[in-house]
Amino acid sequence: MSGGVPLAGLTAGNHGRRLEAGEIADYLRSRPGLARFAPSGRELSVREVGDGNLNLVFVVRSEPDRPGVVLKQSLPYVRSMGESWPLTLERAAAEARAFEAYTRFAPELLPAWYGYDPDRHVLAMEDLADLRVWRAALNDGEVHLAAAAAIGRLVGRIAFHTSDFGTEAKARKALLAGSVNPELCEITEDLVFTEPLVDHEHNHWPPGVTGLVRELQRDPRLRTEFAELKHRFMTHGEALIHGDLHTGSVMVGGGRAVVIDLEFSFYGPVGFDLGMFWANAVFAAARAERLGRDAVFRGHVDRILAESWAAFVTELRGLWPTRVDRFFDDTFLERYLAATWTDALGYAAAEAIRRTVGYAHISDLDSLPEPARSSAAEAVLRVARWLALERRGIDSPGAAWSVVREEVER
Ligand code: SR1
Ligand code: MG
Repeated sequence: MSGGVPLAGLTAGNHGRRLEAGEIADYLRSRPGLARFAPSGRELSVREVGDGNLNLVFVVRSEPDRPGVVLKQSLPYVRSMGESWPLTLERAAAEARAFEAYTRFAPELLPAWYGYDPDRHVLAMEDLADLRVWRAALNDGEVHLAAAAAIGRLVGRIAFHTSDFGTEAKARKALLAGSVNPELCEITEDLVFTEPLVDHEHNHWPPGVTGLVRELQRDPRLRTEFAELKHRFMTHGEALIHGDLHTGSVMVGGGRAVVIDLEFSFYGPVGFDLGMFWANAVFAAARAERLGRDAVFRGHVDRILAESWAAFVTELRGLWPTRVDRFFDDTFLERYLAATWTDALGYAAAEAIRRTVGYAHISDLDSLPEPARSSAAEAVLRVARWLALERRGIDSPGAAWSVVREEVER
């Protein structure tokens, strides 16, 4: 259904016009493949549930307790800031492109995809009625055993199939050309790499870490590491990465783990996705410690980095014999894995610092009462500094996580 089917009554004048609850039944009936979600004579329940920084998200059901459809619409600005921060509507097109690619290679790890309406910038997808956002589940101390490995598998599969390993070189370049996403990349370049290390009006942090934040911002070694990570993010177009793979972009439940929110997707370094994800395991560990969660839950969080890395490596090694260019030899694969590991540790550091200091914080830490919030933030920042500065000498998930444990227990 993607590709711009013209809609009666939805003209260019509708660009950027938000969907209203009262028009959703007619909207669904006008869209190919979506009319079944708006049976005639049935009143629809429409709930706007978007809690991220950017978009509107509607859960639409014709029966309250049965899954219906989710509609996600981009607005011409950043939702959490309002119209003072304009943002391209085309982010929905970037998400649609990524959805189509990811669904091709890993359909079981995404919501079912029902298509894209480029006129209203609306994506339609499965209503994941029995699943919840992984960050919320982790905040509540829930264990979802298979989720970490699922994320590693997804990143590995996409890293293979959308790169020069799985796609013939000219086709891969065409994919890259069609996936540029400059406005969303700029958000990451600014919010993740630059702003947290300089004085910026977006920055804010818990009161107990002001001294440590100033130390980080004045540390020239950290600045250079972040410059390198940012430059690699801007130039290293390896694969169609997710681009915003934190635990708020994963939904879990009923034995499933699926990835959502692909609007930041572009051709970038694979380690960025792994590292961002791992930083979120650090937040969960710091929170769990402050809340005195039981050993089962803490053990679950402690294994997220190792399990996802192992699944990533296993997936790539499994697909490696099918690579399209045999010039890439087995020794090169080992080098690629080692470089991705080192990158990922650096990106984990960047995500950890920006979620503590920069514009977009996370509920894992922000919902803790003081002084727990400040002490959790301090642990996260200390881990981040160590990861950024020492990553080239950290040789295993066990070595990385032992320092996380030390810092969160301090
Ligand atoms: C202005 S957008 C802020 C953050 O929200 C998104 O989920 C990304 O993580 C982005 O950095
Ligand atoms: Mg998001």
